[in-house]
This record gives sequence, C-alpha cells and structure tokens, in this order.
Amino acid sequence: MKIGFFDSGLGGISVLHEAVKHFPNESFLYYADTLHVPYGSKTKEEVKSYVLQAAEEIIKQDVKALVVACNTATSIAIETLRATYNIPIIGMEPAAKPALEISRSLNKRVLVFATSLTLKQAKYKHLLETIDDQSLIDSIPLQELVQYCEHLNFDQDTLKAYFQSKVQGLDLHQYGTVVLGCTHFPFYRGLLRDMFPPTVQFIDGSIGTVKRLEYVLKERNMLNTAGEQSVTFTSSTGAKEYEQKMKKAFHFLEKGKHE
Ligand code: DGN
Repeated sequence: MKIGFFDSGLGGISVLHEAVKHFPNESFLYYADTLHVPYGSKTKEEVKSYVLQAAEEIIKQDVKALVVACNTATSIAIETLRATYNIPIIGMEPAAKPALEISRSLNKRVLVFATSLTLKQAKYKHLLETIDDQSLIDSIPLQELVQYCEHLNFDQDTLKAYFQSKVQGLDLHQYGTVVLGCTHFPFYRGLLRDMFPPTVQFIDGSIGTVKRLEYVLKERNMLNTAGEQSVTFTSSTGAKEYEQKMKKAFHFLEKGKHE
C-alpha cells in the first residue's frame, strides 16, 4: 500500500522529497488540490471542505497513511480528518518550539514565516501559548510566496525585492532561527538564507514530519523493508501539465537547483 501525501499544490513536494530520501522501500502517492490552490485566499470553511474532499479522493486509493503536507490545511482540518478516518494521519506545524530552543541558546529571537491563514488559526495561537517565551517569536505572513512557487518563479530580483519588502525595518541580526512554516517555502531556502546573517539557522517541519511518519508506521508494523520505491503524482484537476510541473518541482529539490 502507498503512503498518501497531500497539499494544495507544489509545496508538499518539499516534505515528500524528504520522505523519499528516508524510506527506500515505500510507494508514494502525491495529490495536489489544483482545483483550489492557493488556500491562503479562501475562507477557513472553504479550506476545510476542500481538504475533506481531497482526503476522500486519496483514501479511496487505499493508502496506508496520509501526510497532510500543508501547514494551512493541518491547522484548519487535522482534527476533523482524524475523527473521520482510521488510518494514521500526520500533519505539519510551524517548528517554533525547536527554533526557540536554538535561538535561546544563542540569546536571539525567532522569526516564523507562514501563510496568513496558518498564523490566524487557533492551532498556531495554542502552539504559542504552550511556549514560555513567546515574546521572543515574531511571525510574518508570506502569502504571495505560495503563488511564486506555483509558477516555479525563481527569479532572484523579483524574489529579493519581495522578501525585502516583507522584512523592511526589521533588524535581521536579532534572529537566531527562521522557521519556514509553509511547505512551499523550502523551495526558497537558499534565497532567504542569502538575506540573513550567515549564522541564522533555517528550520522547517519536513524532517520532524518524516520522523513522526516512521514512528507511526513502525508502531503499526506497516513499514516496508523490502520492495521497490515508487512516486506517483496526481491532482484534483488531473491535468497532465501540472503532473509535469510536480515532477519538475521534485527534480529542483533533487538537484538543489532552486538554491
Ligand atoms: N503549502 C501550504 C502550507 O504549508 O501552508 C500553503 C497552501 C496554500 O495554498 N496557501
């Protein structure tokens, strides 16, 4: 049985890529909700219903686990998904806690980048409430970055101007860590890194999510230790061109071309 991965578009491929490196004997089904991307401009209720529809499509294909490789979808619909299906469902959340640990040891602050929908959700607010020094965390929405990624736009000048407009007036030396709290953002890690002092560490949730997936599969004796790996890309529109785009995005990460 395959492991299902889901995002509104290309972003979740950054998590899938980590999983493909980590599980050599698993088969993966990646599903992008291209009918509704980007989620950031939709209401919470709309996103919830899109996520439920997408999960239904993926689970129909007999997957053994589902990774919601989207922070926005996780923050809005993970509880409902878990209450609806009885396969393991793994979500994402901005890695603010591990980032704060590192920043504290450096006497620095944390900067979280995510979509505005993620930052507005109760789930993110609860996460911050569980952190003692939440005053050390700043959060900035980078909504448009999802669309740049969807267009595979890696034009340095455009992106630098965009990032600079978002961090204008901030002293970037005050940060020890930057959290990439949207799965579309790791495609821009290299570009972002160039804007910050070299000591700043970048953290995203992919590795934590893959480790969680491994734990959950092992616990249920569902981890494949033999057999060929395969990756299948699908989308809610089923467009062939988008399938090519997904393969291209995966390839970017393989080659590190985006950096
Ligand atoms: N990749 C999604 C995330 O991690 O939040 C963003 C989805 C979107 O369409 N805004």
